[in-house]
Amino acid sequence: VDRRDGKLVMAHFYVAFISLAIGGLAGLLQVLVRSGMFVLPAGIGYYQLLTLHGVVLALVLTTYFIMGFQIAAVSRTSGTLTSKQRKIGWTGFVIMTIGTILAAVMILLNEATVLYTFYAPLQAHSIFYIGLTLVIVGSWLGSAVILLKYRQWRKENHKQTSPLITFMAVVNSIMWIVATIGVAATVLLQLLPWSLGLVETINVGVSRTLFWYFGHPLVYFWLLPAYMAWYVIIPKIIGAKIFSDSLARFSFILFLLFSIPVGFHHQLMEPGIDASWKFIQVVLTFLVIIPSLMTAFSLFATFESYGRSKGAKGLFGWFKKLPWKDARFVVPFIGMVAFIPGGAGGIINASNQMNQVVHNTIWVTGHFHLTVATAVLLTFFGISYWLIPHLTGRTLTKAMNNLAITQGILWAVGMTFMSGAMHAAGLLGAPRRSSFSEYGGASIAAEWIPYQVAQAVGGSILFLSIILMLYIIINLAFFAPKGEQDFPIGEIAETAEKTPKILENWKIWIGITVLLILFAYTIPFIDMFHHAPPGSKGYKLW
Ligand code: HAS
Repeated sequence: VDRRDGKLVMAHFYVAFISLAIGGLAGLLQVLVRSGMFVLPAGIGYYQLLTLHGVVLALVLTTYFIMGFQIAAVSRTSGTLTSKQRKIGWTGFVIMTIGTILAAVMILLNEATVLYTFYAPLQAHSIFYIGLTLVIVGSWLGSAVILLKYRQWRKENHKQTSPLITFMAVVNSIMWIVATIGVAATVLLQLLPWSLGLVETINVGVSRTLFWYFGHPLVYFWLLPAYMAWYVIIPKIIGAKIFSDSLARFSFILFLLFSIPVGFHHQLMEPGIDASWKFIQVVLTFLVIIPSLMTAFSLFATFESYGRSKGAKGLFGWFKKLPWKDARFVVPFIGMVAFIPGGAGGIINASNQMNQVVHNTIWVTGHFHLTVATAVLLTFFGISYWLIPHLTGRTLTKAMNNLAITQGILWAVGMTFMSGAMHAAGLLGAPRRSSFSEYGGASIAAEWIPYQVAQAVGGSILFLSIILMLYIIINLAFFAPKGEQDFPIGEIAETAEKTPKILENWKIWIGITVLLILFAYTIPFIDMFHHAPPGSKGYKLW
């Protein structure tokens, strides 16, 4: 990656890792509070801390890392950005950062204690919503860089199939733009006028629905960059080839189609949405599981064919042939393994009857700590371990490599305790998003306490792992020996079939995406306006 593009990428990464430090500390304090053995000092509110934790980790860290990584991947495979593209990238970065600072200041002032899901009826200060708007606009510019580079590549390489990872970044950027229209609508048309006092009340159902129209594709916006690494980078690291280019592209297209019209699976327990539309969106949710199953199949195929090419015998002999001493592989691999129970938990969540058992319990928190906070995050860490030295002209030394493996293992141990305890306590009915309470001595609440202590143990181990991660990152950015670190990009296996041209026919895919969204949301929205209950004046959590 060209040095000038590298600087833009690193600027994104600095914000991402500062967020990791702040969010990680907030997370540690939370598990300690929930264990019942710690009280927050200096008048800090539990929900204020929870908002900070969710916003900086789930929204800021992810968005900045993804924007940076996608720019690096496209620059590496489709050519250095033009100066105009780079300018757009920097403008997006600056706008996003101003927005992030505004939102963060409001949270720190306790004027925006609305949790990372920020829908009504909780109300924040208008500056928080202005900050969010800037973050969205900035991220559109970041996405525009990817789309402009892709368009340029297509012009210069007429009728050729684009580089796989560029294609994947394009899918993720289109999905992001379509999804953020929903959150931009609720922020600009509902939350901002309401917080400014221009209107007195807000339609809560519409606000929540627009949020989840965005909120579910948001989780795939996090996941797809991890899949980019699993499909394209991991094969190269282990010395194998990409199992199938068409399969990888098709799975990404399926994510584009089915990520968005499924937001109701977060609202199954909500009134105001007809059961038949919930049913339709649950069916669509089950369709969006398919590309993940295809990914699992493709990964197993890559690992197994590589192992066999190295002489592995028996059903699982290939397992031993994988490069267990290479952090670039091991850290994301732990993420892949975590995604098996994480994904299974998602399927449980999506099943209407089982959702009634787990909804709003801490089971859901356990689910997303396996998916985004392990599968995705460990893959981002694994990427950072080679991408940061690649961009800063340094190398990943043996010592740092071994430390990185320790970091991944610590994460696995900490998360097993924390997320495992969250899943178990959730099944016993422990609510999510609540501070420590004995609930007036209720016997059921007493059963949750040992699990909350286990969460604190796990959370503390995770915090140690974060410190280790930050130490390695600082070393790789500023102190590691100068040298050349490879940016691995896999080649397609000879046995793979030729990629059909239709996979890059955007008119078809964007057209179907829009039709599916209109189908899944038009009538429910008409209903929501038609039968709207009186609007809410809102609540403040401080
Ligand atoms: Fe989810 C709630 C359903 C995936 C994140 N989810 C959440 C929330 C977050 C989140 C943040 O239907 C909470 C939102 C809030 O604050 O309220 N989720 C699903 C389903 C999937 C799913 C069906 N979620 C994710 C991913 C996330 C994420 C990915 C982040 C990145 N989720 C739900 C539902 C709720 C929900 C409901 C609402 C619950 C409620 O009531 O509030 C699917 O996409 C999952 C499919 C995944 C698989 C796994 C495939 C496995 C692979 C790994 C292969 C491993 C290998 C390694 C090859 C089918 C690809 C080799 C291993 C060896 C052992 C050798």
